Amino acid sequence: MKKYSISGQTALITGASSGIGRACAELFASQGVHLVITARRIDRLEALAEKLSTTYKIKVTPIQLDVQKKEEVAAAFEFLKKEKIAIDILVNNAGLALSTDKLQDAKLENWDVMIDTNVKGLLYVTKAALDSMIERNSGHIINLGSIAGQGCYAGGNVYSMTKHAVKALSTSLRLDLQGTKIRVSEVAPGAVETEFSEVRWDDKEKAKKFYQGFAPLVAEDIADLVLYCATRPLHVNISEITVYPQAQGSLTDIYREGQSTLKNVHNQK
Ligand code: NDP
Ligand code: 8X3
Repeated sequence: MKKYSISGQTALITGASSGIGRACAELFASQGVHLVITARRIDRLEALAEKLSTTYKIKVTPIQLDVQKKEEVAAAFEFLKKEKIAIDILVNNAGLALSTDKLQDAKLENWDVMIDTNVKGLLYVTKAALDSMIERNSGHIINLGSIAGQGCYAGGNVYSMTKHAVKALSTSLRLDLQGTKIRVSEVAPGAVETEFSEVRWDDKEKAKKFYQGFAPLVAEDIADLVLYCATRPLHVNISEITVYPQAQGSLTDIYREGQSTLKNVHNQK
């Protein structure tokens, strides 16, 4: 099968200041794709933009953007319109989990942040990007889901709920866009070693321990799959890819060397 070249296209990647988003930016840049990279930590984005534009001779536009804030999303897309930058590929990657507290013990503000970022933020950015995609009748939206969107574990509650929502939204959007040429894909990873667990637990040691005793996925593994989705011929739509580390048998079972029990992998208190 002949691959579809995305060289010369423009991809907007949310949450490009770290982990999977950053790896997607690096890989897409290496393929000659112009970038709009967004996140809250603008210093990181500016350093990345400098590096990628110099290395790959592509245009990289860094934008400070908190996806929770619909006014910021609207302003970012106004700016892009003014600059005549049209988005061909949107990678909805920005997201986070906060804690593995059981629902009955949880902090309400953590729920707000997860729902506002992982669900509402994704919706705001998607709707804004769709305007010009629909006008041009082309484009590709690639959402970062999770295996936590396919099952549940104790303490996963609201994070898991948001990723179930990403799965439902990806499917719904594919249906809503029938009759257009726009593609919608979801990439759903298992355990990937990024800053994700550090953010989740606000505890570097605990985060480090979570990835010990097995080979977790790395951000580049996921970027590779995002690129795979984007480079299929236009009549092919990868609806969903689920990927686990080889040592992870299910959402709740990671085989760690020397560990007697495999269960409750998220609650290593
Ligand atoms: P990281 O913590 O390394 O990266 C998360 C990114 O999201 C950062 O760039 C962060 O940027 C950005 N982000 C968080 N909140 C916001 C916000 N309000 N507005 C804009 N950007 C935001 O984690 P990962 O790379 O692992 O996570 C990326 C995606 O992959 C997430 O959606 C996550 O749920 C998903 N995922 C991760 C897995 C894993 O095991 N790591 C497994 C399955 C899915 P900044 O803080 O600068 O705003
Ligand atoms: C992250 C994967 O299993 O830690 O989405 O929730 S998990």
